[in-house]
Amino acid sequence: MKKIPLKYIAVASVAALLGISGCKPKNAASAVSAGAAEKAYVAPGKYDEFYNFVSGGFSGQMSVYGLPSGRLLRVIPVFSVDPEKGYGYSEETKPMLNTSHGFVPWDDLHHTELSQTNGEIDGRWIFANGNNTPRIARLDLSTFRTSEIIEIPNSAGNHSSPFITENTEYVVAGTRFSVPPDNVNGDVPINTYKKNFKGTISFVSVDKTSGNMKIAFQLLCPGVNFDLSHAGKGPSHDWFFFSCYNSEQANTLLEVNASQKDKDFILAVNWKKAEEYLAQGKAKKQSVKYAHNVYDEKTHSATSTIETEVQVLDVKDFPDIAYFIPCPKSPHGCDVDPTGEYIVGSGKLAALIPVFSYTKLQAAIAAKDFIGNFGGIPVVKYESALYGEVKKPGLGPLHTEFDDKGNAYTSFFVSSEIVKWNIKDLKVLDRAPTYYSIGHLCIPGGDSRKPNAKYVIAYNKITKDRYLPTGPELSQSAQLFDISGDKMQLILDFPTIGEPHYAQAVSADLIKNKSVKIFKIEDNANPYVSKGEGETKVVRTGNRVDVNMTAIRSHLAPDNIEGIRMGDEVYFHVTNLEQDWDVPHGFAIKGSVNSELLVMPGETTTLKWIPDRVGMFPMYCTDFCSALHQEMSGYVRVSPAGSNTPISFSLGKNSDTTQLRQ
Ligand code: RUQ
Ligand code: CUA
Repeated sequence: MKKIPLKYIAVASVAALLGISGCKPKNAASAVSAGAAEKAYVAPGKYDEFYNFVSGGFSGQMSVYGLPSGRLLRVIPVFSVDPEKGYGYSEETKPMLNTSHGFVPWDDLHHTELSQTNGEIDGRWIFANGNNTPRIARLDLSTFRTSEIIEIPNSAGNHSSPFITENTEYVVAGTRFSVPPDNVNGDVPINTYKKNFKGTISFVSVDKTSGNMKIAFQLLCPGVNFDLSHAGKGPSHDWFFFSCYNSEQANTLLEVNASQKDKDFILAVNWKKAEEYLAQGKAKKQSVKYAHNVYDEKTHSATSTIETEVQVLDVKDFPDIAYFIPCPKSPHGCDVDPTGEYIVGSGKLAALIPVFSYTKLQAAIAAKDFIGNFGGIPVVKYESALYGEVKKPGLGPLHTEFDDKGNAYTSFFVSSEIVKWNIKDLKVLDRAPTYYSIGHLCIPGGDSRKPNAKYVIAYNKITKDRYLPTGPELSQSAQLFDISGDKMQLILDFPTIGEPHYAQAVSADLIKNKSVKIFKIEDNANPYVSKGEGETKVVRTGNRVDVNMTAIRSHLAPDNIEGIRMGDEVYFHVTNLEQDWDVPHGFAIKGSVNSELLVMPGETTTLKWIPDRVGMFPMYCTDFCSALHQEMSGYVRVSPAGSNTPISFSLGKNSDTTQLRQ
């Protein structure tokens, strides 16, 4: 009999393990117990208690839900164009999506991270990572808009991001794919991975007042796949922890080849030490190219700047910056408890949860209790850093969040459940099935020093039979559990936008009162603003035509425009003159290959239009703004190239009823 080579058995078993999408519990439909409906019920006109910010995965957006109702409040465009809001389509927002690769209108947004002060959520900003073309975005929670996007050089697959330190000193970006650094020729054989591929971790500083981001420094690390991370807290404040897999340094068939070793690593980084070396001028300057895009609320416009340098510290040259801790097996989540003492690893292929002790780690480092090194970085002995293991918790642990009573909640993809366990004695306390195949989970403040642990929300990868069928694709599902008692209680399912990965939730009180309602028209510094109808105009400069127009209930000014010719580039700069909350106007013109514009009160937004034929082009407001919204419209006349129809524009000049068409 032929022997089956071992490696093929490994393929089969790993694939089988990961392919199980959770067995369906027999009483799936009856899993919701009595009283659940009241717990999730928020009466019409009443507000939810929490905002829930949910990553959109491959939609590139972030969505905002109210909890406990599960009401969808808003989808915020971040890395992907959004025709609903004109984001990435208006001239003012196009620069937000600029990168060193040019205009990139899509990304894969996995993680949301709220800004913190003293380890507590402060409600100022929320950060998001773009996984595919490595970027970090900062969203302003007074406008619920993307304010800034910074590209990450020397990176490919910005997955271990945008986790933050306790005072939002830094957001980090660990590369999922190791690659040759940007300043060397990457035209090398792929199987020279071990020699030529490097993993970088970027520390992006955040200005305390403006929130502006800057790449402070990058750590050059051996080639592995950085997956997730979390900063230390309290006693471990100066440290950051990164899970990594593929310590095998495989470059093909990773599902097998990167699953060989019994243990991969968590990388512990002393970022304070790295700061010291940086201050001493020990970092190497490296030339790179990355975009830094900033949206200005005064001009209502974004600018994109290409930056050309980063400071790099090669960790193998600075032995006290970084240490590897062995972690079983292909770790994914890397979570730090509210006290900052316990670091929880989650091996996707492990049947236990290792919990590391910060105190023991420090003692092991001081005693040089190392079992060798990996790529020049000391490897601490597993047992020396280990606090203990949660035995037989479930299959395929992914992520852990914490409550304020010393308990942890871990998601299990393979066994489709949330498991609650006690951090001190590592005993399992409760388990609740999820429908199905949970990825991330979220407790309000659950990765901060002050969890507000009323609920845990599961973000599931597979929905199957939970909702009415909608063809081959079903929306992913979130599930809300009440965790105020000893046992988790499922109270609600709600569909999500895109594929949710991480999400965070915060008490609505921290955000709702500072929400911007309008932009003051007198503060509008857009170069094309019209602060009243008297300022509107149509100006030709060569073949460029600028239309400075206004929108107010219920007309556009001007609404009759003539003298546009074939070959012109027309820019409609629409200022919304309203100074009243929730009265946007929209703008669209027939045949435009752009999306509409959606202009907020006091704001100016620009649509570029290149007419493609001679004729009459209606334009109109796209947002139902008043009883006479349908009347909010006008015409643009396009004449042939070289025509001598003069530029003219008007509002309120009606046609001569006695004049007949020739
Ligand atoms: S991931 S489901 Cu954060 Cu991209 Cu774990
Ligand atoms: Cu303005 Cu409809």
